[in-house]
This record gives sequence, C-alpha cells and structure tokens, in this order.
Amino acid sequence: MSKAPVQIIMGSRSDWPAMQSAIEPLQALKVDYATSIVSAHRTPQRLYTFCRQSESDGTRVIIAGAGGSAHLAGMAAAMTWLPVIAVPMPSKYLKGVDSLLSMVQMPKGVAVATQAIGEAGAYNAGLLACQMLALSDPALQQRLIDWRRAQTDSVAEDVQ
Ligand code: RP5
Repeated sequence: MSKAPVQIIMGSRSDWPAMQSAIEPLQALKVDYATSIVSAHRTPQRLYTFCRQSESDGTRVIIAGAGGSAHLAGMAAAMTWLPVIAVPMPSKYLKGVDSLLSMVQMPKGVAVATQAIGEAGAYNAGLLACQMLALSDPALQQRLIDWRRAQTDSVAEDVQ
C-alpha cells in the first residue's frame, strides 16, 4: 500500500468505475491519495494489515466503497480509529439499496460517514476527505473556499 493521507479502498475492481469519482475533488484540491482493492470477505487478512498500517503511516482518512453486503467500511471502522467514509456501490440486483442500508446501519459505538449510492457518493467522499484535512491545513482550507466559490459562480440563473 502506498502512503497517502487519503486511502481509497474498494471491495472489487468492478467498483472502480463509480469509485474513480472520489479522486476528482482530491486532484482539484491537490490532496494526495492512494487506491487499492481490499475486500472484507475475499481478502480479510489484507483488510486487517491495511488497517494496522494505516494507523502508523500517516493516513488521515479512509474512503471505502463496496457493494451488496458491503461490510468493508464498517469492518475498517471497527479496526481503526481513523475516520472512515463509506460509499455504497450500485449492485446488480438491488441497485445499491442493499449496500446503502448495510453501510449506514452501523451499531452504536462504531461510526462511518455514509454517502450517497454511486458516483455522486464517491465524489462527495473525496470532497469530505478534503474538508476533514482542511481542518488542520490552512492552505487547503483556502483552496477549498476558492473551489466552493467557483462552483457557486458556475451555476447560471437562467434556464437557457
Ligand atoms: C462487493 O461485491 C464489491 O465491493 C462489489 O461491489 C461487489 C461485486 O464484486 P465482483 O463480484 O464484481 O468482484 O464485495
């Protein structure tokens, strides 16, 4: 696993088309990130090792995308004190509602920040990670303020 303040993990390579939206705000705001495939069910030992390493290598935020039973974010949150942002992946049969309910219904005492299903959720996960890091990074905070102003300015009043 490469060192970076934002670690983006996902349960399968098939999650990447949706999860790649998470990197857009990170790139726009110049925040370093790393991506890897870590599955709660198929590679549990890799998840354990990832959580142990994350606590000692400078990781500040974990973004976890998974679909279906979607235990990845919750299990990561169970194994590390680092903040975990969950992104429910659209699933084949239940369209990601299964992923959403699984990720959002955490037991009291183990928190994850669950986003919307799919690309918008992945994008906002990247953005939220930037906002978390901006709490202790004044330069990033200013880039975030500028970025938000530009977004507001880009919304036209006219319909046509
Ligand atoms: C989950 O199962 C993954 O996160 C993915 O969303 C889903 C399907 O995975 P694949 O069968 O495509 O590898 O664990």
